[in-house]
Amino acid sequence: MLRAIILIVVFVAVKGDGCIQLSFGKNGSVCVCNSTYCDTIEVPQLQKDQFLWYISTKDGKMMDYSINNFSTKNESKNSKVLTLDSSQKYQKIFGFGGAMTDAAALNIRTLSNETQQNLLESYFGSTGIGYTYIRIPIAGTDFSTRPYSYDDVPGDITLSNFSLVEEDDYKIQYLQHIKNIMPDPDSLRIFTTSWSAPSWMKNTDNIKWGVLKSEYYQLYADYIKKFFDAYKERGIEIWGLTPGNEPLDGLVPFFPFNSMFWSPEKEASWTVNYLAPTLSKAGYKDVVYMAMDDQRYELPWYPDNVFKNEKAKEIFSGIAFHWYADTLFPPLLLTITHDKYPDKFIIMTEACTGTFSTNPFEPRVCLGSWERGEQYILDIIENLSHWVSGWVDWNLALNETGGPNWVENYVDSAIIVMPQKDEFYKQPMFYAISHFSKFVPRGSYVISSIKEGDSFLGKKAKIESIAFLTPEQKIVVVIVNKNDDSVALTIKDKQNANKMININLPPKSFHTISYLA
Ligand SMILES: *[C@@H]1O[C@H](CO)[C@@H](O)[C@H](O)[C@H]1NC(C)=O
Ligand SMILES: *[C@@H]1O[C@H](CO)[C@@H](O)[C@H](O)[C@H]1NC(C)=O
Ligand SMILES: *[C@@H]1O[C@H](CO)[C@@H](O)[C@H](O)[C@H]1NC(C)=O
Ligand SMILES: *[C@@H]1O[C@H](CO)[C@@H](O)[C@H](O)[C@H]1NC(C)=O
Ligand SMILES: *[C@@H]1O[C@H](CO)[C@@H](O)[C@H](O)[C@H]1NC(C)=O
Ligand SMILES: *[C@@H]1O[C@H](CO)[C@@H](O)[C@H](O)[C@H]1NC(C)=O
Ligand SMILES: *[C@@H]1O[C@H](CO)[C@@H](O)[C@H](O)[C@H]1NC(C)=O
Ligand SMILES: CC(=O)N[C@H]1CO[C@H](CO)[C@@H](O)[C@@H]1O
Repeated sequence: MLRAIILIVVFVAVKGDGCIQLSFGKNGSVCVCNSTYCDTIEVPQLQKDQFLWYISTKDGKMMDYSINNFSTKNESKNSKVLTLDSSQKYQKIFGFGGAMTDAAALNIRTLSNETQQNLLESYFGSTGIGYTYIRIPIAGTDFSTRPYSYDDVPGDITLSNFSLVEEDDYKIQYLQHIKNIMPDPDSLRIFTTSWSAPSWMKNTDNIKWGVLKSEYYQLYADYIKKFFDAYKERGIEIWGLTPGNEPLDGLVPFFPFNSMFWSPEKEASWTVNYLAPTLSKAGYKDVVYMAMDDQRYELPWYPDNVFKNEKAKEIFSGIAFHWYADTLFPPLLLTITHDKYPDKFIIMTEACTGTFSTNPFEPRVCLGSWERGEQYILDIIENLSHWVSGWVDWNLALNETGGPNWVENYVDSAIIVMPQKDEFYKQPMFYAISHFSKFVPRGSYVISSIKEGDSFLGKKAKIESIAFLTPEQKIVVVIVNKNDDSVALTIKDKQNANKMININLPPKSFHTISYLA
């Protein structure tokens, strides 16, 4: 009897846990997780003469995989051809992640303990999608239930009233749990940024806009140091930071939520003269500084002006940017920036769909939206094709309204919580990211992949792809088929003539293929 039970358990474990699909009609579908069940991604051992093929489709397959043989002859005569060349390496990949905002933590908290654990496991655990980055705001953002800073006592120039808030307790509890479940906890990189100084330190006396008063340059650096201390005391080490979130927002009079203006010159000089020395003196010597943390269209202007300051050019090792309002501005800006500053890494630090400004006529949360998943996967492909090293999603979890958000700036999220049912929904956006995050570990390189065939080319390209070489010498190819028809594709490997792949990509589908180089 005992043996029979063990056999059943082993059988289930080997099979992996599939998606419990919930369809939202023509929009797409989600996978439902609860306290006792959540789909996982299985990664079987790769054999030399086989490739693994993971598929997600609009009609509801999520990360289904198969083990396949390479083709020996040219079978599909009219297929598009993708030729990989791992001798041509581009940038190193750092990883993928999301933001533990107040809203994310509060939403996770609405679920039972077991369901919470399944949610965190989905992102960070060994059966999850391999996240290694977490963005933590310093105090409030719009995705908080109220405007606040860590010291809202006007004129408290000794910061004696500085304190974390209740939301930090939840965030820290989850961060600790995440460290416990990650396959390699040392790979976790937590980075942080402040949306605004306390209102009373600003010329406007307002959390929403304005600049830091120069007499508080040192005090505000001390405030940020206190945040580092408070998290460190609770066992959380911060890997990196940006001096401020979307610094240009603060220039807009009556901007709708927490922001503070930094011109690039001031961001540079404040970091060089106040922030970096203060953190360094307090023992935070290896903190990674990233400049800008604002929209792509500010490239390369913003970093140009930060790096005019020679000292800042030394201190900042990366450039952070966000995904919004980019349709008008080409990714070429990323390449220009890379070419000017080849030793600075470039990382995308905030993305989401469903913003009012980009789609006023669509719902903020659109459950099951395949189209939004497609936006994510295309974005990641495009950005990683232009020297970007990492991609970090916005809120790890939101509720069905797309909040909480104290100014009702609701948006969509890869995971939506459904507390009434003690469930959460993993959306196509979640799987879009996982096609990379699960298979492209830190230290992988983007490699050359040459496309031949009409539907690859130009703005109307219906197939997009990118390829990587991992530290374990695996080739990983991520492909998206945007067509309503299936497409035959041949993948050739310049270094391995015998490793030819002939596959048929179903309509509206995401793919990851991996094999030993
Ligand atoms: C599909 O999305 C649209 C908005 O894009 C929404 O109005 C509609 O209710 C959604 N359908 C389902 C079945 O969820
Ligand atoms: C969780 O979902 C699974 C799969 O749909 C179902 O079998 C199980 O009963 C659910 N558990 C709870 C507690 O609802
Ligand atoms: C791959 O090749 C092996 C040995 O030739 C064969 O047994 C197996 O069925 C093939 N697998 C597939 C998916 O075609
Ligand atoms: C397969 O054959 C077609 C037609 O002969 C050719 O255009 C295509 O490049 C070939 N593909 C491969 C992978 O050799
Ligand atoms: C809930 O989870 C926390 C850690 O996440 C754990 O310490 C606690 O024991 C759990 N409580 C129950 C009732 O399982
Ligand atoms: C601020 O701190 C001072 C001294 O520690 C204390 O007396 C005061 O009550 C605090 N003010 C607030 C508003 O918490
Ligand atoms: C989401 O959170 C906001 C803010 O707390 C709340 O107003 C809204 O009702 C919530 N939505 C759902 C579906 O619970
Ligand atoms: C952050 C960023 O620049 N994201 C861009 C990456 O590529 C997509 C296009 O696929 C743009 O829309 C994003 O804005």
